[in-house]
Amino acid sequence: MDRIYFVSDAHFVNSPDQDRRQESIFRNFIKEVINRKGTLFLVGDLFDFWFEYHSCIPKYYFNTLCALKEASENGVKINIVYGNHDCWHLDFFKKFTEADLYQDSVSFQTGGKNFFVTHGDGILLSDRGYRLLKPFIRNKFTVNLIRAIHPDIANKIVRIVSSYSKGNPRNHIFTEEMEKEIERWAEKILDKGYDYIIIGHYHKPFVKELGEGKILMCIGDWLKHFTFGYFDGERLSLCYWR
Ligand SMILES: [Mn+2]
Repeated sequence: MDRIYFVSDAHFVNSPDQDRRQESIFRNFIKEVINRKGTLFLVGDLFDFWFEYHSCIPKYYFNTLCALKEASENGVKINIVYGNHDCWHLDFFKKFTEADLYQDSVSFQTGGKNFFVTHGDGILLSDRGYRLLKPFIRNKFTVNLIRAIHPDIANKIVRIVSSYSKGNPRNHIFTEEMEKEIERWAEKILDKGYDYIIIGHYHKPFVKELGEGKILMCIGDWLKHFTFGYFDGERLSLCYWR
């Protein structure tokens, strides 16, 4: 694992409204990962809603899925860390892209550094309600109930809920206090011996050095910032896609 790319929060939508430009920028990024023989970590919420059925796949994600398959066929190892919007997998995505899936977080060591990678949802104090709900929304029984709904109808409901949540200004605020809370959470993890913590979810790219060589990185998003984390084998950087 020499060159590692970390990307999250493209929130692609399963709808004809999907921004084709955003999708094609992402595909160019994937081409770069292929050309540079990188390893790819999708750190959650690549899709605004990923919910697998037994016999159908979401049509408007097809281009992105094919780009990821092409990457995999060209030797790119794909790793997926679940986000809060795309945590409902069966075996399709996994098999199609030969990805490794991680439900909450993944940790590994490379280039003499210990990495801890997670989407970053449920960290804040104000996420208490969500933390309680999380086991329920990922629960097999709930998921099977949702799966009984026709995919077109489920998708429509999700589109409505999602546009309501996007329209809520509270969901777009990222305060200094929130950043401090995340830092306190990160310090506890770094104390366990990790060097680098990589998160997404907050849609705000930032890097914090929390002690000698210890880094907390929020990799931003692919809606507004088009940023990603990049490890060249020695150093971790936050990069802006040209
Ligand atoms: Mn998220």
